[in-house]
Amino acid sequence: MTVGRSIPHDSARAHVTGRARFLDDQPRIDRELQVTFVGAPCARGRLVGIDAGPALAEPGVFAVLTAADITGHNRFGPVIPDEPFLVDDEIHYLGQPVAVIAAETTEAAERGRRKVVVEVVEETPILGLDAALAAGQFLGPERAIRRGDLAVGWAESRSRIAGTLDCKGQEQFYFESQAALAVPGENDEIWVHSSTQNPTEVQRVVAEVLGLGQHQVVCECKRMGGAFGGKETQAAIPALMAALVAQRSGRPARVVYSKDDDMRVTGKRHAYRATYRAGFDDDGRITALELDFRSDGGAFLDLSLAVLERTLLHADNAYYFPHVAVTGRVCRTDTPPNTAFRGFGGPQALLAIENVVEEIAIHLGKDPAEVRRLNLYDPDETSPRALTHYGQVVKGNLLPEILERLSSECGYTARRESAIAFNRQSRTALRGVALVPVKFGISFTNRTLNQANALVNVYVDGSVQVSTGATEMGQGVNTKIAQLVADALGVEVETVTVMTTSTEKNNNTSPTAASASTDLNGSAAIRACAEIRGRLADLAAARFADPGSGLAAASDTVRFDAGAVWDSRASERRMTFAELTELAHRERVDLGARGFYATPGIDFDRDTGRGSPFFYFTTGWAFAEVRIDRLTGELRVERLQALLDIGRPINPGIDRGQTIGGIVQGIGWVTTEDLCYGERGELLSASPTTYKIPNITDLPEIFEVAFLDNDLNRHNIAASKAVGEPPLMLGLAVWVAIKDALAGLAPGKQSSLAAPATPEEILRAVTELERTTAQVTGQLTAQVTAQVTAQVTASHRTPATSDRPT
Ligand code: MTE
Ligand code: LUZ
Ligand code: MOS
Repeated sequence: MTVGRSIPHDSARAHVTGRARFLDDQPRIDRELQVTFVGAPCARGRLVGIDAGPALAEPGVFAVLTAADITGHNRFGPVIPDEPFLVDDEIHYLGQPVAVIAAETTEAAERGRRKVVVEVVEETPILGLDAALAAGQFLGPERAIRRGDLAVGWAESRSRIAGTLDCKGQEQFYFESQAALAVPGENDEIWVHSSTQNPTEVQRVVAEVLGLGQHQVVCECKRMGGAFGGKETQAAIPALMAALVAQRSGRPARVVYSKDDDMRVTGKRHAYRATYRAGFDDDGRITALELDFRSDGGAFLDLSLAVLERTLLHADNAYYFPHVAVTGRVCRTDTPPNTAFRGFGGPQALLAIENVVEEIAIHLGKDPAEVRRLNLYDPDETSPRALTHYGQVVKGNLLPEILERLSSECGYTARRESAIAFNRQSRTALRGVALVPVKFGISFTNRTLNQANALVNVYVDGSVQVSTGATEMGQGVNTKIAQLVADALGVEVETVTVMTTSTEKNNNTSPTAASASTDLNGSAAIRACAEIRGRLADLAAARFADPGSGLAAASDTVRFDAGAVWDSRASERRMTFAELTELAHRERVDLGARGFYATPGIDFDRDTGRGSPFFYFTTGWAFAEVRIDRLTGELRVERLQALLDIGRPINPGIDRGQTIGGIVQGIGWVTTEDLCYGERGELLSASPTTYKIPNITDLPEIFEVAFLDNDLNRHNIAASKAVGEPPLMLGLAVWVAIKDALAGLAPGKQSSLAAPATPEEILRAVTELERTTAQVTGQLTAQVTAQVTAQVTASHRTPATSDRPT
């Protein structure tokens, strides 16, 4: 058995030696053109004219193509086709592609790009949620999920809190920028190599925009250097650029975005504003909740409605609300369309509800972990308190158990008490702790997408190639599928290769997203294997049958394991898997199969907001302990411990990597990753020098990740659970711990901490709290200043030992 073993990622060696081929590493093809684009010079306005003359005069510039060169439809989109590929009239974001430059070299393309003259009539752009709300600019309808009777919920409450929470977006920051290579073929066919999570969508969009049938376009993806949702829909534009040039020129064409271009013109995680009102009893049990979300969708719809829908479905996180109204709306602004990013609307929902629960605890002066425990869904599946606000029963709920284990393992009570004691006497620093749950629904909320097909080819030497719609972006789906296939056929994993993803082998595939690719594609692959194995078992049974010893042919007693085949009733007579496949070929037995899988039992009606959208939930808790500097706002994450239920991992090592990476990416979102825009809609933080993703020195000082042994999740493949996105939201524990630290400054007082909690934001919140807190007198401020001056003089770096709790 290889499932359950931490074998190395199939690209690990190639990644670290630099041998892994990404799109731009593919050798240049004869006559290949290099492609770049000219972006709109304003965030909103009208395109009046394009003068390509000066660009075409540049040596090496081959062509400048505009919307007028498009032979199909100049509109596309994953849900509704509202987005132009090239601007043909209205401009809706700065850098929106206006023209495509094709040249003999990248340098020539870049020179040509600077020479194209774009004439526009500028208009005032709508930037940010305030402007969109003031102008009444929305994309799509309002969405809502309601349960119970809020009037009853308010009547049952003893206290209430209300407020607003803003969180900013987040850049996916994959290392490999958006890229595509298009190669023209016979009969108008086009072969597109794309760094995409969604080859089928690239195939479809290229066909539609170029005016071809899908049968004339193949899209393939060997691997991505990271994607994180950013290539679920937005690989389309670069693929279109390359494909348009290939179609018009008859030559291969390649585009590779620079990092800065990529950050400026592609969509990100949605910024959100959450407005809330909650009523609760004296213990902190929530009786009524109103939660409204406004997201910044950018200029076009993209996946914004699906993202919003997932937000509404995660507004409960892990908590039961008897009377609840969750509503949401996507706002339209003049920035690139925002899109999928690990968590897909879940992180914004969890941040909002965890903020509410934290504020309830602050209001009541109670232990926030206790308030969280009280509000958890009931693990008793027959209890009304096990039913989500949309009507799905939370099954196999281990959240109370995980909480109990983690809080004892991290020494929660003692750490909390010590933080409280510390905050009472410290003048320069504050400490905070938090225990935060995550419950993440697994399945695409769009039911149709929960399907997959797989092609398994067994060769006469007994080796295996498997192809599915899953794309490899570093998350290890190829390795997991190889492990599943190896066990399904009873062969060594070294004899299984997962092939380049291509629409030629797998049609109408879903994006590699929603954390469900192994579930979906692995299940389809296993079904194909079962079919082949069935045929082989029949053949082997006939071979093993021995009338002399009375052994009748019986396929169900044939065993396959580790490359050997035998009849369990006479295990001394064996043949190798390769001998059997050789025989099968000679006997004209089919050694290939397609498998198909559709997730059973899911349905959700987005109009009524009722149903069971998810196959199951991946859950966990994280404990965070932080220390903030009251005078600089600087943050130290002293400890992070997480405990997750991911079922029985197919590859525990890979899942550990996913968990750690996800948590760190989540911490980045709520602490240092700060998207800043100028008045013209220009992204000011458009490179790693100004946009701070976490690096190795930002890791929590103590960082422990553990998995719960859970055998309860039998219905999913190999009893595993999806792991790709859920851990990101465990990173929110750091933000909640900062909020807890602020509460230590002024017990009982609410802080208005936004996300990300950068040092500036923390300092702002500290200052605001100090201003509104009567306890802080001029005398105390003077005292603090004196103490800090002394400390800074003594040593800039050494933490103040006098601040340690005694
Ligand atoms: N891990 C790596 N290394 N690189 C990535 O781009 N994307 C994440 C997650 N883990 C990503 C990653 C996202 S957004 C998703 S949805 C899942 O991987 C997708 O893959 P899976 O379905 O195989 O988990
Ligand atoms: N993509 C999508 C997703 O189209 N639907 C989803 O529900 C989803 N969830 C997470 C990530 N991507
Ligand atoms: Mo992940 S946001 O589902 O690509």
